[in-house]
Amino acid sequence: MTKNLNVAMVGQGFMGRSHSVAWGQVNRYFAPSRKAVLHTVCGQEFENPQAFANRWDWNHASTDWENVVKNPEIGLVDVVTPNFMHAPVAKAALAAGKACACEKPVAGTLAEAREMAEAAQKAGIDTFVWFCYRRAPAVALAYKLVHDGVIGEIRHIRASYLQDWADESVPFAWRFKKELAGSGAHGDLNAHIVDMTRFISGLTVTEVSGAVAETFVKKRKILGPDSGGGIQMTDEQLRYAKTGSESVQYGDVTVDDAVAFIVRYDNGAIGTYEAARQATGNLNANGFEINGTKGSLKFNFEKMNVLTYYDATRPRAVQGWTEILCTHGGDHPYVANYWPDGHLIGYEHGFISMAYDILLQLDGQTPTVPLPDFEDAYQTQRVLEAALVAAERKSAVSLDEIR
Ligand code: SOE
Repeated sequence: MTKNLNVAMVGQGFMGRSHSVAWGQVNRYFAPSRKAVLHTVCGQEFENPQAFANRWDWNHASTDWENVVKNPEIGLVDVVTPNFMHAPVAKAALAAGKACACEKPVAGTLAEAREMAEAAQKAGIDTFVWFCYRRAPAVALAYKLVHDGVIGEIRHIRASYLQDWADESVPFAWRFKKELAGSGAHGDLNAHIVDMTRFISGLTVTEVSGAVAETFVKKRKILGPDSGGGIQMTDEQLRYAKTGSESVQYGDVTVDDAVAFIVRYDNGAIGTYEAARQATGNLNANGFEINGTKGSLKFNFEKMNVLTYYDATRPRAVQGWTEILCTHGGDHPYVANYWPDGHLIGYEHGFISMAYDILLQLDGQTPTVPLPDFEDAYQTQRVLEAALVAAERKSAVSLDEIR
């Protein structure tokens, strides 16, 4: 007998759309014992939550998130607001006894991330953070290969998440303001690759050094009351951005456009991380290379169905990089629930697969691939914070001092 899980989503925008697809499709592709119900979507007046609800099949719309999270019908609160609202909404949900799923980065600041982890621990309630790239079958295969010892002892990890949407024509948005976002490309993109590489390798970052942060575009046009999602501009915003009058107001950008840093791991390995929003030609190049004593793995989300593997245990004469198309239903997670071998899956499937694992865990079952909770995301946030401190100090920072 399938039991309903009434979801209240707080926030709209790009992640509101991807999460609406996840909750709306999960019970079509998978058969968990819980059925996700798109109960209520909360937004701000100017975002017109009722129009969003009509378009994305939410049963109700509200501008009063504080009341909605207390609604006894709600079983899970899903936070997709700009970063500065993650902590207030998540803590209210936990205080109301609701399970809580939150977009990444878990918070704009380390202090808020720590508060959320402590609140979750105190409440003893399930929490989740939408580091959805763990569920790309290729990434899940990398996790399995590393944990099965196939590539041996890890010596190097190099990860980068490069995009190129944030050129001078992009108007001011919450993502460019420290008080609203916490950081720029760093919290938005390095958060993903720090989570993904921690998840795959099982290693712990012990020190950050050689960190640099840079803001290339220091002022951006303010187009109106809605600072918007930044990367999903309305046609009117785009039109204005291209032809706006010189009298337009400009806002100071107070976050990074790019952050790079070096780490040491607890097994003695070293790693490099790089996030950038103006890496021309890189549209959503989220990737890693992990070098071990018996082999290596490479991944680039722009070819998200492929994991590239180098087996150093083969005779040297026939060693080489193998491109594995991770669509074999019997071997790769989730794909059997979507399409036959070779039919490929996309960005939205990571969210649908994550919604499935959340429903499994809420029903006391083991998720297909481990799910990050607020505590796990807090550990990722510690690495992000250490990088910002290292960039500020221009020196190495031990994670011991970042709590
Ligand atoms: C913008 O950089 C963004 O939407 C990220 O916030 C998402 O987490 C990523 O999946 C796609 O790009």
